[in-house]
Amino acid sequence: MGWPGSPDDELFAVIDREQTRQNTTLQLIASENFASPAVLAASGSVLTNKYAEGYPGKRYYGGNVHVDEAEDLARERVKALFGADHANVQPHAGANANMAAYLAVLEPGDTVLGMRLDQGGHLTHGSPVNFSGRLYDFVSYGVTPSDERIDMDEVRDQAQAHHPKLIVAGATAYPRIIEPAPLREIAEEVGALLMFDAAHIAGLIAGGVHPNPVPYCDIVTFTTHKTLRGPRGACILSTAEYATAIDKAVFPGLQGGPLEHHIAAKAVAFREAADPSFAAYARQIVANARALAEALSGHGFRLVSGGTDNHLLLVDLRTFDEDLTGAEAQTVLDRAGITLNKNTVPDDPRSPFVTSGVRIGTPSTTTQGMAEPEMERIAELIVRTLKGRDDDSVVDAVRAEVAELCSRFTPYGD
Ligand code: DSN
Repeated sequence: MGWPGSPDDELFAVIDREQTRQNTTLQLIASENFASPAVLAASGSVLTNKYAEGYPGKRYYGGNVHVDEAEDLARERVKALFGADHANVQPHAGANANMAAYLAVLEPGDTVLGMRLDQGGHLTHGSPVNFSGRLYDFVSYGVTPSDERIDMDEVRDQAQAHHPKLIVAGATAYPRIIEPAPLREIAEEVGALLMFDAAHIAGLIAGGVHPNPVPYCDIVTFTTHKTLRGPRGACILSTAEYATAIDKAVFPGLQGGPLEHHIAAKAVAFREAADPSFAAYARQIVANARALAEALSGHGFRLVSGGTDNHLLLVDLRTFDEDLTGAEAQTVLDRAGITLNKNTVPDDPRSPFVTSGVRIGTPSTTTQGMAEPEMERIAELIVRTLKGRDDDSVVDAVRAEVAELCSRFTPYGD
């Protein structure tokens, strides 16, 4: 029996509409990007048909000769890209990668030190509503009130006070470089393992614009679809010492059949990230974020930490308009074709559903070929929308200008 003959017009029309949305509006969510046609082709390939529990050369089902080749390519390429001893390319998502890393080296109830979610960390870094906060005894650090950079004194004090088994570095809403060397020092002082969640900045590390945490860490996790510009998914790197524990934690500990089509697409992305052009891309992401930060600052917005060293800016809206919330800004900007997300700023008096800030990222627009002049234009479009938020004609006019701008930088064309 074959497949149904009639095309699924209903579903493919939805995909067409999403492609139009991506082609005609600005994607400024810091954790998103446009994967290459080669990445899309691999992740939409026949590898989706194959079950392959286990690892190359040691699978539970037959027929894995080519899947093994693809997964081996992914593992070898990512090890070379980051200089790691060991790689597991099977985690379906960043949260799964972090869960597997914890499962590999922790017992329930163990103490872990991580960055607080409301200071820029991630749900899986110990939030009480997440498995991490429920299974492990997380203690936390944040940013200093004065310069809004990671408070290394607090990291050390907390490490000395609580003797965590693991220190987790990394963030989802932090605009500065995270230096791995001082964190390693602190981990050694208290006998803790060090894990770096590099989800947001993996592409900046691969492109050589941020320090590589691999030589300093026992474990590094990251997603493959953010600055790294690969398919949706994740990866765990580790020293040889933790290789077996990590592999066992991913399978059979947490996951069943690996998504070999996505693993193949990860292999494609790792090759693309090793290309010399990727370093220029990573540099331009940061140059664009700085240009956007400067332009927004010129329009009266306060930037958390005063600026950015990476792909994102955290914008405090209160200096621009005390009454404007992040939630309201996100909604009206979405109507104007500018997609970003509301975000708390450090010590935000408003709730995470309301917030006083927005997070803006440049990986997607940089992939589209936009540069500093377009960043100034985007800042101006944001300002016009927010100032005219009660006037539909202003919002509609901006939406038309956004579409015109995007038409000169479409990621995929038709
Ligand atoms: N959802 C991701 C982000 O936007 O940062 C983190 O998991």
